[in-house]
Amino acid sequence: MSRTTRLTASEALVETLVAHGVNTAFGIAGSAYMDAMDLFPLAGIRLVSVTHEQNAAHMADGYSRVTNRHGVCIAQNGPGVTNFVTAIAAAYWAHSPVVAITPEAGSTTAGLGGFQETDQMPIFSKITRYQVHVNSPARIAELTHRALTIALDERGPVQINIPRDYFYGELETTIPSPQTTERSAGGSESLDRAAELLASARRPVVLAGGGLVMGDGVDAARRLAEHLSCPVVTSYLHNDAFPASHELACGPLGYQGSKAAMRLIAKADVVLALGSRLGPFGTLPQHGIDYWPTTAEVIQVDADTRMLGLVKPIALGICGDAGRAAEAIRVRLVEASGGAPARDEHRIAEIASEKAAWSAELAALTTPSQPGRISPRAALAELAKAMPTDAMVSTDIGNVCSTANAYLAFEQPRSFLAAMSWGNCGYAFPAAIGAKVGRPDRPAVAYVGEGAWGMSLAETMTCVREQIPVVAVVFDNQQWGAEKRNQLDFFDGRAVATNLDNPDFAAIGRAMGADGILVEEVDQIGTALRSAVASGRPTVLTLRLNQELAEPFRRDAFKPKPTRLLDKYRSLSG
Ligand SMILES: Cc1ncc(C[n+]2csc(CCOP(=O)(O)OP(=O)(O)O)c2C)c(N)n1
Ligand SMILES: [Mg+2]
Repeated sequence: MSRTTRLTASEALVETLVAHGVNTAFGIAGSAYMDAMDLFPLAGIRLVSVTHEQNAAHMADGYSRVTNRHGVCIAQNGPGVTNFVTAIAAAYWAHSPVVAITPEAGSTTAGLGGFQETDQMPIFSKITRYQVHVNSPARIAELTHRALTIALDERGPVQINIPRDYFYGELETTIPSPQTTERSAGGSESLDRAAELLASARRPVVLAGGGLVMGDGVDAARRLAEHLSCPVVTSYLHNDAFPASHELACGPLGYQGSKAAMRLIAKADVVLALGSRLGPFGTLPQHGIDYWPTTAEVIQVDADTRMLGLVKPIALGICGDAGRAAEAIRVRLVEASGGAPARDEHRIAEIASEKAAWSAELAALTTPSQPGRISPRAALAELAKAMPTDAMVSTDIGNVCSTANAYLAFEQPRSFLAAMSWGNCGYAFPAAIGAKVGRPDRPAVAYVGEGAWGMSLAETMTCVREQIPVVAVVFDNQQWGAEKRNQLDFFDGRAVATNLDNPDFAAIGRAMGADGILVEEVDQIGTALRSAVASGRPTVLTLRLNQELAEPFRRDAFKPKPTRLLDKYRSLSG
């Protein structure tokens, strides 16, 4: 519809969403936008009705990550909208094009302190790429289009704030067609320089980041790495940015990452970072290895200029699409060398031997399980073995979930969804639900610690009501383990508020209408996961674990002993 038409404001909003290909939204019904909601079924928009708006926004995030399209969430003004906040922050740091439609208290009573009234713009100001307050119903199509365009172009959440009364009224408007801007590889001089640096490098390493996944650039990165015969490491929590079974794949950096990746990047003379902001947490020393190669020349490619050289010093920054840049550099290398060079068998053998050493070391870290109490690493290894290759896996924040970084390997992009830098407990289950709605043809599995499960388990009802067969693997270790680990290491083991006495979560799942399976023995994990995935039913798969805990998440953040100055606390100074 590109000509001017007479329609209502609600119709203009909904038609603009439809014009941009939106067919799914996540939220809870609200009077504030009921006039628009009423149109959804005939507009072809499925409103997935959830139990908490935070989870609606996480679902929109998961949906957007696996489909590479907008993930839309909508809520009642005031408390429904403020419930979005945590998840919008998570989407911001994950660069997910989430569209938060936030109806606001009516314009004619704004400022009077009425029902469910607050200024909703400042709340999201630091966690969105773009916000717009619809200041007249006549502009609803234009401003919605603008927000939808920016969400994809700048890869991040946007907010469309609409006073409740602006859903009403008749207007003459044009529904804008979606506008897409082709990304480029970057400046040609910079690409020439990158090719020169790589051509003269003796030990180049490619660092594959989330930008490759978002821009469909993984194949281009593979071709370039094959040309260079160089190791490829993936950035923290982007294990799906390079096919794990490839001979050049070394695994992920970051917490519980691959020592093979760390040892190889530590020796690099040139690092080509493709689509990574080289975030501070993801590049911290791990396993006692301070692996970041401070003397290497770093070439960083990112679609956002502001990321270039922000965290790590770089020799060359390229503002461009990571995959296209990889391809443009490869073409230059081929031209310069007159064809593809021979495989560097020596480097390929070195990669194979580092990987073999790390997998042997990883296997040796697994401790034996006790009857009825499974060792966490054994559980993670069994799950990874039984995971279907096309699965989409989301992981929460917690000691066991974060240790999964060492075990989860993927063959295709858009398979791994983690809470990323926002690091919020309660992310994984709703994200997997959104992913399953976006890609019903692929299995969706969420890894969740039982503490975090308490924050998200009510969405089991959403899975049942809306027939979304996600498998939630709940690691029940009777503790807020990641925080308990800090207490063990830095607070003499004083377990303040970290022990959990849990109900039977599988039984709770069954009470909500899902399947519920409790697994207490390690050799039953594989069968349980496979049959849960095959059942096509929402399933809560609880694994009863022992209390063993991996390395603390933030060893960098604590002093060895706490300082206490008042007499009454002196006994706590260790
Ligand atoms: C929303 C939120 N609240 C609190 C935290 C702090 N936190 C980080 S990990 C963690 C413990 C998670 O426990 P659980 O989910 O049981 O997993 P486990 O560590 O036991 O494997 C907590 C409370 C957080 N990251 N996010
Ligand atoms: Mg726990």
